[in-house]
Amino acid sequence: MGEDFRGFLDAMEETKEGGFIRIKKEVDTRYEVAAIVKKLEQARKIPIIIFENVKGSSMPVAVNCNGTRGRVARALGVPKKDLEKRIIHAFKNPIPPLEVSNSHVQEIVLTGEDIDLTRLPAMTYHDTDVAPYITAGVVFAKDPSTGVNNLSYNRLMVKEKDRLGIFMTVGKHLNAIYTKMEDMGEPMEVAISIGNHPSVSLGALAIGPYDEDELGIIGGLKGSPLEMVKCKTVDLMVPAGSEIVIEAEIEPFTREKEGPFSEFTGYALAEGQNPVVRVKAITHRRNPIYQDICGGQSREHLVMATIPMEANYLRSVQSAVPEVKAVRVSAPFTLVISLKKKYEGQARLAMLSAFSGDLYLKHCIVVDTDIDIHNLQHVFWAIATRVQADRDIFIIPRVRGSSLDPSAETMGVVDKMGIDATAKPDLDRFPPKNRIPKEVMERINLKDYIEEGSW
Ligand SMILES: Cc1cc2nc3c(=O)[nH]c(=O)nc-3n(C[C@H](O)[C@H](O)[C@H](O)COP(=O)(O)O)c2cc1C
Ligand SMILES: [Mn+2]
Repeated sequence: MGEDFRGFLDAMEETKEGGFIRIKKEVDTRYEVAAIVKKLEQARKIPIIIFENVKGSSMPVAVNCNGTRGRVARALGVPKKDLEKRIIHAFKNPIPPLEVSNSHVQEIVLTGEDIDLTRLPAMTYHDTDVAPYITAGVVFAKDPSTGVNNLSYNRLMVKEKDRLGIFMTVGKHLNAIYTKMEDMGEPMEVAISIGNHPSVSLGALAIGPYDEDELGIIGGLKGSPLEMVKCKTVDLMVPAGSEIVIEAEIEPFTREKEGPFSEFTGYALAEGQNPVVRVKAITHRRNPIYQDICGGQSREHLVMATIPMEANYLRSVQSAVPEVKAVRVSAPFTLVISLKKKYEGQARLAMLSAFSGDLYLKHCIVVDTDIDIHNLQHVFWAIATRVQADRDIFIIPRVRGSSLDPSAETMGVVDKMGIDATAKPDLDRFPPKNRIPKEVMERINLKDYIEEGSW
């Protein structure tokens, strides 16, 4: 649907499916946009919102572009139920990008004194945020030895006209590239793309091996090559369909205060000494639309984080244990696995492959396939009735995990816990579940016993 961000928005506005709202009244980037998104969420509405009149900026702002699974699936042209399948298909069938010689995103090129990040409508969401942040920037970088591209979302703190703070999780790929560049004593070039088609967003969030090129995954998601254009001041390419691109370098060894910022865990975290992004150019379309992803626990952030995680867990767990039927990320750092158990020890095997699939995973639970993993009450019932802690829980202490876990004593070092909540030794030999005979359930009609309308 619509090759680029603009085409996607146009198509969504036409169908209005899932909601598409334009707000003309002036809004402040400080808290007001966040408040409107939050109030709509409280009313269970996740429409795409275009804020046409944003205080202090000439750019309209688009929010919730990836706000629901249905919307993301629609952008890729697949039914919602096939989204995971499509991502796994793209992992297996990458399509390399295609270079084009010019693009809308370079209609305006700003360098030197003309660079001014404060003209972007970067948002302050919560009273715990230290500064305005750019949240919807996809950071492009390249491994210095292989040239393989890496894409990721990283929060970007607006510090000055030409300087940003960046938060790069230890253990993730962008940080690994930066560490390699620091070992060489050289800056890491980056290009930050704002205003991205959902296929680019999903590809950027793909979790997998270090040398897996996320550009190919984007092509696989789209079913056609991603069109890319060369940057003006750095040796990188960016999607031709972007709205705004920030070309920059991250210096080695420089650290400055960054954060706190309200994170998806529900806490303002990870204030620390972090690297600094020095901007060399800003390029954009004429009349660009600025994309924003509401910070904190907004639906959009959670949906964006969860879709790729589940696809990746399914890929890594099923490759070791094909009897795994489904997975569900049900809270930050928490995974529930549905397993058709065939042999002893299989649940632990599945959990070990899940833990090796992503550093963020902290708590993993395996249940039998009679449990609905989308229903946490059901999952807790399995834990309550099928688990003996001494037998079924294992803990791997002090492993690298997310730096955003507020309970860790040393930032980023966490205890990983697995819970085998499958019936032992298996469901067939476990006590039968309560059941009224089927014949009786079918025969009994409440109307025959209780006057209608009296209950
Ligand atoms: C809206 C959003 C914001 C994110 N912000 C950050 C961030 O500030 N730092 C970070 O390390 N990861 C952040 N992530 C997660 C990474 O983008 C994600 O783990 C990605 O797959 C990492 O890719 P990489 O391992 O290829 O570098 C964010 C994800 C989303 C959806
Ligand atoms: Mn990567």
